[in-house]
Amino acid sequence: MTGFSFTVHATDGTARAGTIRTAHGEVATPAFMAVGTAATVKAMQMRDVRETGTDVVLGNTYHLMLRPTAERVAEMGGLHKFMNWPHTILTDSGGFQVMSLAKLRKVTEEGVAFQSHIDGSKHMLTPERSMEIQSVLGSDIHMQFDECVELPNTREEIDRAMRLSLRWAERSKSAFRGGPGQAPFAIVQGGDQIDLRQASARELVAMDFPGYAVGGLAVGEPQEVMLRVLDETVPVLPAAKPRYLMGVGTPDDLLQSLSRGIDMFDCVMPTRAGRHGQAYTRFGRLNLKNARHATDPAPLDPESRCPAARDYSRAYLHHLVRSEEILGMTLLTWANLAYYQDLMAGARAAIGAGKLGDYIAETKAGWARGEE
Ligand code: PRF
Repeated sequence: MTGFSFTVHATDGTARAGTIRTAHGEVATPAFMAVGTAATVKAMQMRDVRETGTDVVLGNTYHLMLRPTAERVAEMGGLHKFMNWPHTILTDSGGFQVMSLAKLRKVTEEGVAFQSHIDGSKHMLTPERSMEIQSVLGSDIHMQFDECVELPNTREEIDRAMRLSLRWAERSKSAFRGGPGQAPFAIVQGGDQIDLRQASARELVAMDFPGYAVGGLAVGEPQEVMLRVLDETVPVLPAAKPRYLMGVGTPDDLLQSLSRGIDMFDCVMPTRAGRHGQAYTRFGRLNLKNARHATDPAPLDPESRCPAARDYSRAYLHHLVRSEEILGMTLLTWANLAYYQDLMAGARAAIGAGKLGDYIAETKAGWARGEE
């Protein structure tokens, strides 16, 4: 087994194309990670997830500790084996999900005490317990335990959560129990306050993590605020380490952020939208529930290499969505993941060719033109 590494192959302005190596293989960056919260990319078989061009699946400490529990997953051979995904897995620490999902939370210096959203049972997550769970699950990348606050928020509250997250970063790094090819990532916080963002990034860089995430964005602020935070924060992060923008975003968010030097993304958008009748395509976003698709014989994209986007008519997808058939969710999730992965593959190739600007302009023209 080889160690964890990141190599940059090409740059175009501040954008980079590279490769992350983990205990479970290679990740081409910029990378979109499919969200597999509860040890499943909802509605998908892992063989098909892989075929879309996905190199990494994201699992969640919060969900898996509650059900089926990390110990059960370990007993069944670890998360890779349990979910039949032999490639790279990144696990989020629970810091974000506990704030958005759990009931009756209490944040202290020690960690977060909370009640499960499933059955009300009482639990405690600390940096040490989160890192232990991620190691028991056996994921390749373990996120530090952090506190993410919503925006807008007061500077005092943003500052408090950022400084707590810094102390939790130290504890997370000390508690990291991975082996070769596994790595802990830090998470920059600081809301929309540029000086707090830069202070957070500087302190975390001094702790020398193998990778750095930018958290606390896409939590209610306009896109221009998010991009300004990236403009001012990414340059503080080391060029030789991967940079991960958590929970982002729309196809346009991805292009704008990778232009600013982000290497990794995850978002529920393609998978969740697919379960709600929405399709992301080269021609923009379509709502398959819409009556205008009822008699359209055209597929989502005749040139796609994804069977879901190429081999089924919009009329059929419309019918499946309207009838709430399970297959509708599967096909749209599949087509959306394939679109997101094609977008990333296109960006990687464009960075390699020094033509990222043209690629973004052409992609956006396609969305604006639509298919008519
Ligand atoms: N922290 C963690 N996970 C996250 C976030 C964060 O700030 C976000 C914010 N968009 C998504 N997922 N641990």
